[in-house]
Amino acid sequence: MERLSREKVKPLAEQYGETDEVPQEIIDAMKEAGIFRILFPEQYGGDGVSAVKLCIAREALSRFSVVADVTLAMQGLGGYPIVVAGDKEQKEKYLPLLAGGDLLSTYALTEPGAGSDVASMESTAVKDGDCYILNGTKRFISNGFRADMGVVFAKTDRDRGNRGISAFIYTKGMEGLSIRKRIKLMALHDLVELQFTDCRVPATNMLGAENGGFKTAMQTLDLLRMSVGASALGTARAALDLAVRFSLRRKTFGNPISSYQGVSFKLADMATELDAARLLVYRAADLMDKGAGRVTKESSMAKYYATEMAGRVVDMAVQIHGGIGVTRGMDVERLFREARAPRVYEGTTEIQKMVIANLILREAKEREGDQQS
Ligand code: COS
Repeated sequence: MERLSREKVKPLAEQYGETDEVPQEIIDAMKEAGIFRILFPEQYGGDGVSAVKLCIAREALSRFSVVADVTLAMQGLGGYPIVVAGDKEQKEKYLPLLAGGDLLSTYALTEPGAGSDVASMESTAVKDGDCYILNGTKRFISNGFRADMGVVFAKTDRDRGNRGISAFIYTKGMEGLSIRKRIKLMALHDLVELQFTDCRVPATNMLGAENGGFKTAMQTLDLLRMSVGASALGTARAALDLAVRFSLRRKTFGNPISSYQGVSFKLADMATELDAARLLVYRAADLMDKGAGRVTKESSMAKYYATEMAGRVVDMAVQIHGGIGVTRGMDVERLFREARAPRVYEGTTEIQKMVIANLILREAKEREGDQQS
């Protein structure tokens, strides 16, 4: 993975620079390395779903290329709902192509008025014969321009909150689906708004049971949130490497700045925080691979801590670089911008804390209940 990232992806990332395109050459390098297979079961052309392998891959890719990292993540976000909720036909139709990287996917959950509060989504899917008619707007859809297909969530029962949401597979080019605009983030990647207007989606594209989409969405985030943490590890590691190298070379008052504790203690903090986050990420991934049941809490902890850690570590790296660190075109400046969005997407830090706290309190109540009975 390290070799793929360094030898294949890094030169391509440098060649294309910051972009909101998804260059086919990067996809081809990933396909050739068989990287998408780590997200899919063996019977459908994958190597078996592995959270640990996904985290290792994202940690390696994010050091050099947001495009490659986001593309792997979106293949998981769009593919894993089919793995957990798809029927045999859906799996046979889509998973081998996703595993081979011959189809690229995305995940359309967020809306202009529904980010953290998923249950307040306004998109609707109304049954009409052998189709559902989808209407609604999905915002902040990563790789949404490039993706050939995706999983979209919409209300099939408006009165039942998160119990009235269903998941559907959509494909690019469906009548009534338009890709409305590209959204420019502070660190670029392919990010769009999708508009569904009387879009007829075959009923056979529904994933899982009607009104069962919320659980599918959350199960998918259980796998992918820890991997956002892994991606943050890569970003932080890149920043630490740059800071160490710079501190050994840069001299002030006749000495390398690494000889001053004001700098070297920062390096110690960065390395320690990075390893602490790494342990949280790989604990969650290992538990998931061992089939230890729901890993919602561990995944949220990994995402929350690792992304916040990356924010702190990259900030320290910029500080060590001084004036050159805040200069456009410097790698450390780019990492500073790249580290920000992961603290927001796939559930903000505050949402992760809410999830963790709710689960701790629920476990405590259950223990109390057990003692009383
Ligand atoms: N796996 C399986 N089931 C899950 C689950 C998971 N990880 N998380 C929740 N559920 C189930 C619960 O067990 C509950 O089931 P019952 O109704 O049968 O009891 C149901 O789903 C509702 O769960 P909960 O009550 O926890 O949902 P809330 O509406 O209170 O809270 C939050 C949901 C806020 C945590 C959720 O909406 C969320 O994660 N929001 C952020 C969304 C996000 O990450 N957006 C970014 C999109 S991707 S870029």
